Amino acid sequence: MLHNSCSLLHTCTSRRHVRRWFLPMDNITIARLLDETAALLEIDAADPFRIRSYRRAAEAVEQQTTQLVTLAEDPKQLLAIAGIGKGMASNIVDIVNTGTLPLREELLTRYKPSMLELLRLPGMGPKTVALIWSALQVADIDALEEAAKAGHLNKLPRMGEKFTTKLLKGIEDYRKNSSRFRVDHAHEHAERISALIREFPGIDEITPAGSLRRGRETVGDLDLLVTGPACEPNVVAAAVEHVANLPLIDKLLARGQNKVSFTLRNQLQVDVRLLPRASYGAALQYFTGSKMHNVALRQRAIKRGLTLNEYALLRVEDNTIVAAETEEAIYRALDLDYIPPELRENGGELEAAAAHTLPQLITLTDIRGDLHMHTVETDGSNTIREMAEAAADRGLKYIAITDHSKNLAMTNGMDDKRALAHIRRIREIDAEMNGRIRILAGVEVDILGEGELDLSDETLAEMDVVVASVHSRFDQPIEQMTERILRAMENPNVDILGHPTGRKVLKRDPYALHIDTVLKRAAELGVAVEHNASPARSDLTDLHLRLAREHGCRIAVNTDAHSTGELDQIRFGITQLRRAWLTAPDVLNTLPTAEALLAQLRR
Ligand code: DGT
Ligand code: CA
Ligand code: CA
Ligand code: ZN
Repeated sequence: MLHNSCSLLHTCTSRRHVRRWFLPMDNITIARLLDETAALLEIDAADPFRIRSYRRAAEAVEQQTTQLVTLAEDPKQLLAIAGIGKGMASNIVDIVNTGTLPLREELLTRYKPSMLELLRLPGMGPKTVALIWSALQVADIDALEEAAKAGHLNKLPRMGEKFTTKLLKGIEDYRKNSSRFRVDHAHEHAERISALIREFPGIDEITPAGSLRRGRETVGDLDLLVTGPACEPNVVAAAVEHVANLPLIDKLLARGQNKVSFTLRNQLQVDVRLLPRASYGAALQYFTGSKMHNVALRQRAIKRGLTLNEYALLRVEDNTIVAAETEEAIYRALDLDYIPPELRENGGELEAAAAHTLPQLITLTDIRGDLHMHTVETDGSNTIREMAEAAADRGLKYIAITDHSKNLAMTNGMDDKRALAHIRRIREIDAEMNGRIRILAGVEVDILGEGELDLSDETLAEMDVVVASVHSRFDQPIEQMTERILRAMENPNVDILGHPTGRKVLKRDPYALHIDTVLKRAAELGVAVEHNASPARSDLTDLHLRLAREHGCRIAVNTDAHSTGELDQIRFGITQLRRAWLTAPDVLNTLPTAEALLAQLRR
């Protein structure tokens, strides 16, 4: 790396000047080099703590608002940054001075950075990646796909035909998914970017539009709309300049009069638009979409002699503005009730808004309880009391503690004896809470391969709430999986079917299942179906949820929290319920008290 710059270095011996020859050493580049080192360490099967320290440092560097190049003159200032210790500070000084760090250079003599991507494929751990590299010189996804198709992998140990088939499917999925981002991650980025934009004086409001505002579970890119005095046409150039120079920008893609597009280090694209207050509502309406909703809305405008664009709703005959400053005014002028963003998919919302029959959508404040969460007894990070306190702090009136059963060995799942002891502990803590919140004794019992439950009926009968879930053998044929779940629900102790499809957003497809059959039977039996609010699961799609309601299923929205912080993920679940047109009465855990809930549960 140094050799390219040698001719320049020869003309200048001062360390301070050397630095200049590596000009673009901005924070993003430093972060990328640290992250890349972490990836190479991972392939090298290094100590996980060491890997993590590089990852954490990369994140810390990326979050800095001052350029580290200036701090590196005095390494003590680097130590003041959380997540950066002595060793890491000296790494950063190395990067600033030489454009790389010795460890990375050493690892690069053995591995390639593109191998990092291979780790994201199913069955590809660090050892396999290293082996494929040494045996076949394969270091990236395209080459791997080629090698798999040519049957070259089959010759390597433990990589038979089954492995190859699974891998090729994994590559296909990865290509399909890697261009989209999970909603919670998109939210984090939106907040981080908004905070930086807000540092510019004269910014009043920043609203994420597009699929994020509509609450889709994944987003393709981020659309941020900005308004305030600094966005008025005569002064907007300075604000655009500020946005185009945000420290977290990886690549600047486009920069117009009032628009900046860029990508972040993780390849997420961000479109920022700075708009005068007078047309903010029209822009918000336009860029929230969806495209299909907007098409239908424009047709409605045309029928009324109006025209709708991203600047205003105008009268065609004389071009006068009818509405532009707020979305509400635009919908009103089209004789429509205000349509919440989650419904804007052209799925009947215009007709309902015209007929004043839009549902009163469920909101976060309607939720009174959470019926699925874990503690340190199995794979959670907090105690029963900590979960209860945190839930009470969030205004909940009741929760169910539902730790795992023994079949899920990697979570230290409970056998009957432990499950019964756990009930007693839950009841003790419940008594100590003095009515601040009611803690129900529950369990998340595994549905075994043929639909048997993992704990005895006697144990289950002692519980207030039984959630039954599939955690294994996801590859069963569709008939078998359907039978398995139907059989589990026949057990009269089952109150709730937990995460009914087993999917993980952008990671794992749902298992093969006749979901319609399952929902119908659940409704007949009085088993509630869970919408898992965790944005990683978001188990039932908006279509499933609509179907569930049509069949008369009771629906529970639960966080499946494994720590107190995850209780906040309920909001992502609510968004999906809203997208499915659900109202508070459709949802079990909006019932006001534990008693009301227990009366409504199946048993
Ligand atoms: P995404 O980013 O793939 O998750 O989905 P969206 O809905 O955020 O789509 P995006 O980012 O391409 O555009 C944001 C919104 O802007 C979109 O929902 C509607 C509006 N929009 C963008 N381009 C067009 C267009 O060519 N025609 C119409 N009618 N609307 C558009
Ligand atoms: Ca978008
Ligand atoms: Ca966009
Ligand atoms: Zn589970």
